[in-house]
Amino acid sequence: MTSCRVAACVAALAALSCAVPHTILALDLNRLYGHHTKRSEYCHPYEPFKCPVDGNCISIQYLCDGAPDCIDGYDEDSKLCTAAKRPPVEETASFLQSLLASHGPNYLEKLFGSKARDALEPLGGVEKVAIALSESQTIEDFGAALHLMRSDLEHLRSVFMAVENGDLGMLKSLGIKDSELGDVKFFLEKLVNTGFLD
Ligand SMILES: [Ca+2]
Repeated sequence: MTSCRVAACVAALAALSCAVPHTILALDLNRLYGHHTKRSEYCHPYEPFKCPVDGNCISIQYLCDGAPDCIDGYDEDSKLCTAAKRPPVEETASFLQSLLASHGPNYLEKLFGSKARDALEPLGGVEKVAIALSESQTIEDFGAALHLMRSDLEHLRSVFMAVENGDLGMLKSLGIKDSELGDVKFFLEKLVNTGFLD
């Protein structure tokens, strides 16, 4: 009973109504509606994504598939769908932290420009930059999200383009150590491969 659809449960209960006392039927309906309320609060593992506005639960396969399934289309939100293709925010944040730990709190000025000093504080902190890298579909969106200056954004673009063209000398000239090159290249390529330079 607990796993059947609500409409099927109601039909099954209606069929039982001539055979069971009304008090038992009422109890069963209460359990049914209790179960229904719980469904809208917690999604089943096979429909784990909860639409924020209507509370509907949908399958992962329906996320970012090009057709709206939440009433407000949140399952097709461009930030959500961009973030789904990017490394997780925590992974990006710890990657940025590791560069700061290795090179000092002003190191990321070499990538993101003059506002990226003091461990990214003027940009809102490491986590905010990591979220912007995750959610921004393009480098222009990233610049807008963090209010980067045009010259800083163009510098960042040139770093990405160098990596895309296989020019690791650019990264070395920014002081990236040989032991870090692989990780930095992987990270930048992941962004490029998910449309950051489009
Ligand atoms: Ca969808």
